Amino acid sequence: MPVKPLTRPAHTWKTRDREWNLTERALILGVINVTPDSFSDGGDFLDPGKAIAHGEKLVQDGADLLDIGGESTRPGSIPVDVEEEIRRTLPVVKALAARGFTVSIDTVKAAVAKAALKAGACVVNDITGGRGDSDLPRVAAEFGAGYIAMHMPGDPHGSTPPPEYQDPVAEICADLTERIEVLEAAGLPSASIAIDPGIGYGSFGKTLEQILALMARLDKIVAIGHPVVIGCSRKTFIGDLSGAPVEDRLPGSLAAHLWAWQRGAQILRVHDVAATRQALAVWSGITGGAVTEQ
Ligand code: HH2
Repeated sequence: MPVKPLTRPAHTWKTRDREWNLTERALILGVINVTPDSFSDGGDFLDPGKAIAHGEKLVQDGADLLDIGGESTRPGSIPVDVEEEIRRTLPVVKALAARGFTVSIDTVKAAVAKAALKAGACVVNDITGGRGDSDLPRVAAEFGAGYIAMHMPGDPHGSTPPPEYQDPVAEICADLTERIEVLEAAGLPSASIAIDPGIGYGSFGKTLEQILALMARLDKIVAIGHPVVIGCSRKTFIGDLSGAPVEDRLPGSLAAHLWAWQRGAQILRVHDVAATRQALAVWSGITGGAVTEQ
């Protein structure tokens, strides 16, 4: 397949008091799951002290933002109520924001987002893209927060069957475009909205073939004109392609994230920050950060 070098799409992203320049280097969103049941690191950072120390390490390793979540989206995971989710995430958000780090709260609940934003979080990462809790975009707008709108057709715990797409890439692009309109109508400035096609099975509602189609045509998602977030880290499709168990999926995760960066995604949500930063430094050194299109 011949590739044509392109200029990386000029973008900035506003998250509260910061405006990120996305044209020079990828932003890394380091994952901290303060949960007992996340698919790859469940239980590792349930203790707030461990989660805070992990956040400090991720920033040292090169994370630009820290994505803190208190509820797993793994199929079959147990739904968590607002009080418990706040109890898990708030001390971690507070401590890491107080250190001057840019904190994102990974939640589908407005009340959890509000508590985190009051404690200094700057971004709301909403895997329902505003479809779950209709107050969530409004709360984010009130604080001037950045917003990550992910595409997810079902519910966060994976109990609805995936939709039957005729043309998954076109339909997911259309859905993300509609999500942006809904978020803007709720008061979010266009400059604060990033989009994410939602790479995953289960609650993210995609098959392996659909994930591969989305990854191959990421340029279509980039063409929507908002910063694109990609989260492939340790995901099951990497195991399906390579046979690697969840604890051995770093090489596959790096391959997927480098590809995404090359195709114009600017924000990478990863567990393994140091390795991703190193891979990006070498890749960008060689390619000059060029984007390629089909
Ligand atoms: N993936 C997960 C959770 N949140 N948010 C965005 N924007 N994009 C993603 O791809 C994404 C996300 C799932 O990964 P993880 O947090 O490691 O697992 P769990 O949901 O089991 O806690």
